[in-house]
This record gives sequence, structure tokens and C-alpha cells, in this order.
Amino acid sequence: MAIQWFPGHMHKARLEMQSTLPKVDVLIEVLDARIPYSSENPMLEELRGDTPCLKVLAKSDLADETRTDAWVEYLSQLDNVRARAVTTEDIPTIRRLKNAAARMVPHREGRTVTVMVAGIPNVGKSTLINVLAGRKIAKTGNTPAVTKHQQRVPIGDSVTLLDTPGVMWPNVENHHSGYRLAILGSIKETAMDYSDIGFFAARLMAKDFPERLQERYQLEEIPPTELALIEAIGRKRGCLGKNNTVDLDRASRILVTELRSGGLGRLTLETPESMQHEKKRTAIEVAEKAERTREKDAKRKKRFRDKQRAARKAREHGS
Ligand SMILES: Nc1nc2c(ncn2[C@@H]2O[C@H](COP(=O)(O)OP(=O)(O)OP(=O)(O)O)[C@@H](O)[C@H]2O)c(=O)[nH]1
Ligand SMILES: [Mg+2]
Repeated sequence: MAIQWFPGHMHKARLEMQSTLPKVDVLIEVLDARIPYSSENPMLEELRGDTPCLKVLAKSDLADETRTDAWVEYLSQLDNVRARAVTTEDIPTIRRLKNAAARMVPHREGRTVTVMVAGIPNVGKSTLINVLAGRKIAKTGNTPAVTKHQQRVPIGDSVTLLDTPGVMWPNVENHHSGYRLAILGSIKETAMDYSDIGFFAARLMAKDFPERLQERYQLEEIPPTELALIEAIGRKRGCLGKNNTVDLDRASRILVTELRSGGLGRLTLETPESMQHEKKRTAIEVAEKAERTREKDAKRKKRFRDKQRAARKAREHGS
């Protein structure tokens, strides 16, 4: 699904981050542990430049443990990057992030370290800030775009945290990433279509985690198509409309909501290996699209020139 959700407040937040980043010592980029690749904002990577980055895989209680370990190892190998997995079910690990961030800038020892907490919407940035601050200072909520303004939160003498609004980037080029972001709740409902993401979720679950579906919805076997699967889920949950037909929108919502909240078990939808393939495929798709645009432009210019030539000839004939 092509996601284009970059409202005014995100544009403003981006500019604000850009102007604050030179004063930031460490960037904590919060990722969703279930989709560490798709929840990484390429715009942030560009903005941070040489600022050390601690990648925090949040909501790890909802993710597959083995895959989380693989992601932490993979991300830790990147230049100027460390990685940790956290969950609100393990507060001491979140608290240790403060020292982990400070250790990335040893030259700041004895002085206040400024840490910006950033990432896409709804990944748990403000929740993290509240745990680190030891009090509820930032507003949190289970919908994207709860935080709308940057907020400074001093925690003791040694660290100042900056909470920032969740930001997307103008165009999510990898359509599969778009779907995964929508399924896991980082895209505003008005910028997506539940039936559409429900079908993607059905396809993905049937392919990679069929036994979870069977167990959750008491299915003897996995139906052969996404439509039949959504219908089967709808029937099990009583989503029936006129003439006993399944309300596909309601059934899709059930699947997506339950997947998102952990009802289908701990799931990680991406691995470092599978994402290398996707990156390559997306790069090819982007190049092909650019080529098509170039060809279209060239044709449009040619038509324009032909028209001008024809008009000139007509004028010459007339005179
Ligand atoms: N299961 C689980 N849920 C979490 C965890 N951390 C945060 N959440 C939930 O995720 C939702 C979003 O949390 P926020 O802290 O508001 O997220 P945010 O990144 O600040 O969101 P925006 O300000 O909208 O960008 C809330 O419902 C939190 O309770 C976690 O470790 N595990
Ligand atoms: Mg927030």
C-alpha cells in the first residue's frame, strides 16, 4: 500500500528536529521491535549526520525473542550505532538506556547529555520518556500522532531528554512496509483502508504463521484465498450482514486489531535477511518508476514541441 501521510505538524516537527539536532549529543531512535526495518525513518538517518544513535526496539514483549536478538545484533554492527530491546514489562532495562546513551559520548562526562527521543508514530517514545523520568510527564496513547510538540524533560543533573512527535517520511516507497506499518498501528486510520490491510494481514499470516490463525480462530484448515480466510474469521466471530454474508470490513478489523495487540502471539514480521531482499527489490522498483516518469516527460515534451512546430508552420502558410 502506498502510504502518503505527512501532515503539517510532521513537517513542522521535522524542521524543529533539524534545528535542534546540532545541540543533541545522542539520538535515541525508537523502533517497533516487530518491524525494525519498516519502522526506521530514513529521514531521521539523513538528519542525524554524525550524531551517535541508540536504536531502541520497543514493545519487545509483542515480538519474537529470537528475531529480536538477531535484529539487536545486526543493528549494533552499524557505524556509530548501538541497539537495545525494551518493553514496559521490564522497567530496569529501560532505565539502563540512560547510561547506555551517556556511554556513547564519553567526552561529555561530567556535563549534561542531551538525548533526543525520536521515531515514527505510536512506537512508544513518550512511554519510554515517562519511565526514564520516573513520572508521567509526556502524554501517551494507543493511536498515532499523540505527541504534537517537542518537549524537554530534564532527568536529574546528568541527562535532558527531548520527546518529539512521531514523524513519517513523505513517501513510503516499499509498499510492503506501508502495509506492515498500517497493520501495527503507526498510520492514522484515515490514511488507510482496513479491508486492504486486512487482506495483506491474511495473506501474510496464512503464509508465515498458519498455525497461529488456526489456533486463534479455531479453523480446521487454512482457506485457499485471503478472501475465504477473512470470511472464515468473520463467520467465527459473527460478523454477518444482510443475507448471511460476511461483513469483510468488520472481519478485517478483527484480524488486524488482534494481530496488533498480540492476540495471535508474539510476532516479528521482518528479519535482517528478508529485508536485504526487499531493499533490493524496492530499489529496482524505484528505478523503474523513475524511468517511466522520464519516458512520460520526454513524450510530453515531444508532443509540446510538435504542436509548436505545427503552429509555426500554420502561421508561415497563412502569412
Ligand atoms: N505492549 C506494549 N505496549 C507499549 C509498550 N510501550 C508503549 N506501548 C503502548 O504503545 C502505545 C503508544 O505509546 P506512546 O508512548 O504514546 O507512543 P509515541 O511513540 O509517543 O506515539 P506518538 O506520540 O503518537 O508518536 C501506547 O498505548 C503504549 O501503552 C511496550 O513496551 N509494550
Ligand atoms: Mg508521543
